[in-house]
Amino acid sequence: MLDRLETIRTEALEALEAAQKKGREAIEELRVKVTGRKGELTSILKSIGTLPSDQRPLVGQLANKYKKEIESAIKKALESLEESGGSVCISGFDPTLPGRRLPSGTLHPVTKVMDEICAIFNRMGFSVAQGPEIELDFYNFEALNIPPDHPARDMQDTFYIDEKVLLRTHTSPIQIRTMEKIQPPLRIIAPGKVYRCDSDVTHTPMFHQVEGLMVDTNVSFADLKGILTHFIHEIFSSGTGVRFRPSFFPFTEPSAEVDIQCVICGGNGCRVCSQTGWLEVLGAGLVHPAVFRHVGYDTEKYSGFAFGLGIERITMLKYGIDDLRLFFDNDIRFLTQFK
Ligand code: 2NM
Repeated sequence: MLDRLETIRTEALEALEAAQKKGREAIEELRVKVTGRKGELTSILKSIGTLPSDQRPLVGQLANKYKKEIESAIKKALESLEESGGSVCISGFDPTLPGRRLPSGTLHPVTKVMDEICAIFNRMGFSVAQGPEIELDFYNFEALNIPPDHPARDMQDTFYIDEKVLLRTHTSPIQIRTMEKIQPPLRIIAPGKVYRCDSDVTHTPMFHQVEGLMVDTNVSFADLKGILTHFIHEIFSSGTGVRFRPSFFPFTEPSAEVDIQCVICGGNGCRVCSQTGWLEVLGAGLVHPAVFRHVGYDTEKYSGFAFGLGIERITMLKYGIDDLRLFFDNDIRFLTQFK
């Protein structure tokens, strides 16, 4: 009889461990089987009277001890199941719980806005073009109709590597390189880093630009106005006022600067727009025939427009950031705000 008790105890505790992995019903089933009204241990306790009198105390004691032990183990098992929300636990590992999330990084706000600008132009049929940051004077200046005595060519403004090699000061050389390779019709945007020998509170020696170019037969200033107005309504909001002011660039004729209604004060005048109600955000124009001649495009057959904008500036206006230096400090408290 004592051996039988020992076996019931061992088997019950083993079965409990297995039942715990299956869940509440399995534990309950085990309880009924062992310590229930018709359970194995209960039956032994009930039949004690039929045993020889010298065995009764020992068997009774042991059966009661094991019954209590098993009941308390079952109680504990049910409690731990409750704690884990009733989910199944295999030796401390619950495959039904969600995994621990690894902390993920965030995109830099400049990257986010650059991606967004590319997406807007993608939807209008523009593809992204890329090119080297270390450029030849030819692609950065000469092919863009920037004459040798132009102030932009000055050592003061350009990082020269040697007489003919430099860090690109805009992403226009990407467009020259693309036009050399591909005949019109053409719609591209050229995002990337550009470098200028300039450093103060509102200028950094490296910043980001997106330039765009569309060439086809019969491309007009109206196309330029339509596409850039749509772009501004997408990147800011559809109600934003837009105006085109005459300007000058060596690589476009006619040229314009594009202003938007101040996104900070809504056009009423504030510190950001110097009380004018307007913010300059883009340069643009119809591509100068001299540029087309440098890449071998037929100026009688084709016309095109081009534009350029600084991403840091757009990002500051879009998110109300008042200090350019925040983009370059890589302070995690700043960066994680752009999730
Ligand atoms: C600007 C403003 C106006 C421009 C011109 C060209 C090219 F290569 F087609 F000639 N690319 N980008 C351009 C025109 C850039 O940035 C303020």
